[in-house]
Amino acid sequence: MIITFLSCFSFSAPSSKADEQPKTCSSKQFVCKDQVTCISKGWRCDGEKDCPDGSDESPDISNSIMELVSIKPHQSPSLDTIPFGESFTCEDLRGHCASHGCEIGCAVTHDGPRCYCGDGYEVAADGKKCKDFNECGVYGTCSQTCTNTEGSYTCSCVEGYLLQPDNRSCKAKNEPVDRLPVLLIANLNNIRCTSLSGSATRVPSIATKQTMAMDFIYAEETVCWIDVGDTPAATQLKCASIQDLKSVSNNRTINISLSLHHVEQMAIDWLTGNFYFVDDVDDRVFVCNKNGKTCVTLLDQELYNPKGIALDPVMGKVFFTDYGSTPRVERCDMDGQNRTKLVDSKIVFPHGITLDLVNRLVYWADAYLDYIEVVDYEGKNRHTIIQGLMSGHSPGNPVLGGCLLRPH
Ligand SMILES: *[C@@H]1O[C@H](CO)[C@@H](O)[C@H](O)[C@H]1NC(C)=O
Ligand SMILES: *[C@@H]1O[C@H](CO)[C@@H](O)[C@H](O)[C@H]1NC(C)=O
Ligand SMILES: *[C@@H]1O[C@H](CO)[C@@H](O)[C@H](O)[C@H]1NC(C)=O
Ligand SMILES: *[C@@H]1O[C@H](CO)[C@@H](O)[C@H](O)[C@H]1NC(C)=O
Ligand SMILES: [Ca+2]
Repeated sequence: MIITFLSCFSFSAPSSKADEQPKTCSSKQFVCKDQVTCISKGWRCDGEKDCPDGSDESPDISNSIMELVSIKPHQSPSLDTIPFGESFTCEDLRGHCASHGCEIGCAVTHDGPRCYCGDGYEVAADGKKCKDFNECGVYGTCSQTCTNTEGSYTCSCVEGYLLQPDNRSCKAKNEPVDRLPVLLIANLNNIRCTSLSGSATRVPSIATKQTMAMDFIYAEETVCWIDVGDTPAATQLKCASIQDLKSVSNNRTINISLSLHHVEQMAIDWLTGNFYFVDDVDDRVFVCNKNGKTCVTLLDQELYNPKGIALDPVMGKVFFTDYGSTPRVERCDMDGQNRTKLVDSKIVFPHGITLDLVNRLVYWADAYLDYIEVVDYEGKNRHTIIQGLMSGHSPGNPVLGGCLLRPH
C-alpha cells in the first residue's frame, strides 16, 4: 500500500546549500520566488530559510509548492512528488499537525493530517501511534531466513550457507574448502568448467557434439548431458566424472530406451540418480532410472510444448513449464501424481525453470514477455525478479546452458 502525503512536514534541514544557481529546477526541487534558486522540496516549511529571499518559509507560500508526496507506510517520507493544486501556508500545515497527536511525524494530505513513522515502524490502527513493521512479510527482505524484531529484522542462513556482508544475502560455503564453485557451460563443441573466481586453475573441458540438456550430480562429481546426433538413435545421454574438477574420467553413454532426440531439458534426482526429461515434440515428461534400462512416461496429457524441468527430490516434486494454447508453470509429484497448475496468467513463452530449494520458490523465465518471475510451491506470492533481461535475444537463439555446482 502506498499512502500519498502532502509535503511541508518538518524534515530536519540539511545545512549545506547548493553553490550553483541552476535556471531549471528538477521535479524534486522547489523554485524559490527569485525564480533562480532551486532547493530541495524537503527544505520548505522546516523553519530554516534556504532560499536567499526566504520564500521557502514565507507565510503566504503559494499553492505552487504544494505537492503530494508518496511514502510507504513504514518509511520516512520521500520526495517523489505529484502536482497538487490547493492553497496552504506553512502555518496552516504546522497548525493542522499540532493538534493531531502523532507519536513520531506528521504530514498534511488532501484528506487532512496523517501520521508517519520512522524506518522499521508503521502507523498503528489508531492512526497515531507507531508499531513495529514486519519486514519479513515483504518478499525479498532476506535471501533465506528472516526474523522480525522490534523496529528492525535480522536475516540468517541455513546450514551450509554464510551470511554476506550486506547482512541479507547467503552464499554457499565451499565445503570442502578446496572444492571451489564452478560454472559448467555447454556450447556446440564442449562442456567447459569455468572457475567462478576467475582464478587461473586449469579446469577440464569435455568434447561433445551439440549439447541440448545438462545437469550435475554434486555428490558424485558427475555431469550428464544429451549429445544431439543427426538421427534419434545417435542422440545419446552421456555422463562423465570430473574428479576434483581436475580430470575427466568414466566417460560413458547411458542407453535410454525412449528417444532423447527432442528432449529440451533434463534434471537429475540426486537422491535416486533417476533422470527426468521433457520432450517438446512428443509432448511428454518421462523418467528413466540410473542405468537407463527402465523408463516411464510421467505425463503426456494436456502437454503442448514442455520446455523446462526442475526437481526438488527432498519434497518429492517435479516442476515444469509448458507453452502452447495455455502456457503454464506446473508441479506434480515425482510419480506424476497430484498435478497442479502454479501459474497460468501473464505467461506466454515460459522457458527455463529453476528452484530455490531453501525457500521453496520456483523461478521461471518467459522468453516472450521477457521476464524472470517467482512463485512459491503453491503458485502464490508471485513477483517479478527481472524485466527486460533478454532484450535482443530471440527465443530460438542457442543460449548457453550454465549450471552452478553447489551442494543440493
Ligand atoms: C551487518 O551487521 C554487522 C553486525 O551487526 C554491522 O556491524 C554491519 O554494519 C552490518 N552491515 C550492513 C551492511 O548493514
Ligand atoms: C569420451 O569418449 C569418447 C568416445 O569414447 C571420446 O571420443 C571422447 O574424446 C571422450 N572424451 C573425454 C573428455 O574423454
Ligand atoms: C548401449 O547400446 C550399444 C548398442 O546399441 C551397446 O554397444 C552398448 O554396450 C550399450 N551400453 C550399455 C551400457 O548397455
Ligand atoms: C498427493 O496425492 C496423494 C494421494 O494420491 C495424497 O495422499 C496427498 O495428500 C497428495 N498431496 C498433495 C500435496 O496434494
Ligand atoms: Ca520490524
